[in-house]
Amino acid sequence: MGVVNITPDSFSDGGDFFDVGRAVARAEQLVSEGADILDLGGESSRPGSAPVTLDEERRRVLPVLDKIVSLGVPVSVDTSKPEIMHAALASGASMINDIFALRNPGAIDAIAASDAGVCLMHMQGRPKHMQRKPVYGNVLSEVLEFLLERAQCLLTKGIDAKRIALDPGFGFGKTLEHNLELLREISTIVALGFPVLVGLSRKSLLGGITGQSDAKSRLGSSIAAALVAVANGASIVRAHDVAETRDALLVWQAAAKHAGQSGVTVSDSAASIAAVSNASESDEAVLNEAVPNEAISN
Ligand code: HH2
Repeated sequence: MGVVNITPDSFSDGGDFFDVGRAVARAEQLVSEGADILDLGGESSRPGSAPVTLDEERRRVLPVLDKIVSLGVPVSVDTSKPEIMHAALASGASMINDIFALRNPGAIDAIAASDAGVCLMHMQGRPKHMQRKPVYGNVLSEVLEFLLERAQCLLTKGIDAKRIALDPGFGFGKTLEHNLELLREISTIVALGFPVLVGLSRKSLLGGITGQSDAKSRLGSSIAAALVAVANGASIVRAHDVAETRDALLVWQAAAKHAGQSGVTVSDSAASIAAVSNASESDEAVLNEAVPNEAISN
């Protein structure tokens, strides 16, 4: 999943693609580098950021979306605003990526009225203050419980399990230790029965390990984190550096196949987000087979 930020202030590439022409060129570049999905965002969620107005987000996102829906890959729109969700879906977006996990009033209804995929992400607090002092009793249990509860809300509203992906929300109200615990335990999140999306690319948690304070100097650590995540069962990798991430995943995949493992394939990731999951079980079976109770009490 290649990231297209139409923002002046994103932590990773703020201002680089802050007009229609540059954002569209960026999207074309990411597709040519092998992105299976594009994720278009008009509001930064970096720690300390303030929300943008509805009008401003609309003005940033929709003109670019109009131009990139025909590039041949599914387009996801990264938003928490139900009005933007409705408009994006009407303009041909295939998926909504909501860092607020459809908790805003009207957000679930916007998805229910469509056949789009959705990514539900965990976040403690809101971007403005989320990194001030994140506290958990047990980060894995709390993230699992939250994601399962959100998924169940969607199922109750008639949204098919196949349309739902889950994301533990790396860097969203988490210390380095919390992030590392979640990275190690991705397979436990996968066991809930939904595809898992990870957004580790260029994040400060990587700088916390390597000492790289410039987000754009975190390519090596982003790739390493993506490999760990996929090796632990993640299906969708949200990345700024698509060509390099894809190459690394292809090598990992080839080696995993050579060793006789049935690893997740890069193209499976694409298919799984276009239709978000290729699970064949019914919604109920997906939930019954999940292991939240043991996992939550760990
Ligand atoms: N991270 C960012 C934005 N959206 N969505 C999901 N599902 N998961 C993530 O980890 C995630 C996300 C932050 O990255 P970026 O878009 O590069 O920065 P900014 O929010 O500053 O625009």
